Amino acid sequence: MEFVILNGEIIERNEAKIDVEDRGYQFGDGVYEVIRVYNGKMFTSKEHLERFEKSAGNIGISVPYSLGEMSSLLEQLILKNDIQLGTVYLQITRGISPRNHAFPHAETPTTMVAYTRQVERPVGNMKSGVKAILTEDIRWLRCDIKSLNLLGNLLAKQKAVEAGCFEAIQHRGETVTEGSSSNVFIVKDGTIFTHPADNLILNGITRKKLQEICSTHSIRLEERSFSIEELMHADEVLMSSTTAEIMPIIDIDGNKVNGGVPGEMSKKLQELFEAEIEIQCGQLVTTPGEI
Ligand code: DCS
Repeated sequence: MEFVILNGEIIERNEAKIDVEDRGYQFGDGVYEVIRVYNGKMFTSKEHLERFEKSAGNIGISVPYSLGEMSSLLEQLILKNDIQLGTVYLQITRGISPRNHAFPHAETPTTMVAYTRQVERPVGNMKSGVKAILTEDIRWLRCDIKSLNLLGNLLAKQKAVEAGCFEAIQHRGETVTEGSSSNVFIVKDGTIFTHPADNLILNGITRKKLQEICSTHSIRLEERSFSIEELMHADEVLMSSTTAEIMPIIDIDGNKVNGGVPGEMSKKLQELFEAEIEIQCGQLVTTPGEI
C-alpha cells in the first residue's frame, strides 16, 4: 500500500482526490520541491523546505505548516512507504476556487500534497558523463521561483531527449543560464564558473552545497555568467541537481568536452559531494567509483 500526504494528513494514495478547479491543475498556480532520500533519510531537507516557503511567499502563498511540521510529516511518509533510496515530492497550490485569473479570497485553503518515489542514483551516467544540447531559454523572468509552471523547461528537456541527450543547456542570447532541471558549471584553468543566483536561474540546493564544498576545500568557484563561447571552450562542463547530483557533461551539440570523458575536477566534486551525503545520511551502497 502506498501513502501520500494531503493537507497535513497521511492517507492512502487512492483516497487522495484533488478537485478539478484546484489552481495547481488549472493554472500551475503553486510551487514545489524535490528532496533526495538516501538510506531512508532526507538530504538537505532544511534547505529545501526553506526554499519551498520562500518560493510560496514569492507568489503570495503562505504555507500553513511550520518547517518542523513539514519535516516530521515527510519523515513519517518515508517511513510508512519504506523508502530507502528515492525522492520526496512536495507541492502547494493556491487551493480550490472557481476559475479566474485573479487570486481567490485570501482565506481560501491551500492544497498541499507530497508523495515518495523509489529512485536509484544515476551512477552509470555519473561515471561516464552525459550528452547535452544547447537551446534558447524561453522561460519567464522569475526562474528563481520553483513554480509548478514548467512548460519552458519541459519543451527544452523534450528537445534534449529527442536528440538522444540527457539535458538541455539553456541560454538567453549569448549567456548560458541553466539546464532544464539542473544548474550548469564550467571549469576553466582550475576555476569553476556558474551563473549568479538571480532571477534567471533556480538557486539549486545541490549548487549551494557545491559552493560550500568548494569554499571548504579551497577550490575556486566564481558566480559569474558565462557565454556559449566560453561553454564550448571550457575544460570541463558539469550540471547539478537533487536527482542527478554532480553530473559531468561530455558532449554538447555533438562537440566533445574534455575529449568526451569526465574531467578531474568533476570527479573530485563527485567524491566530495558523496562525502557530504554520507555525513548526513550514512554510507552509500553504490558510488560511481564502484561501477
Ligand atoms: N534548475 C532548475 C530549473 C531545476 O528544475 C532544478 C531542480 C535545479 C536547477 C537544481 O536544483 P536542486 O539542486 O535544488 O535540485 N529540479 C528538480 C526537479 O524538478 N526534479 O528534480 C530536481
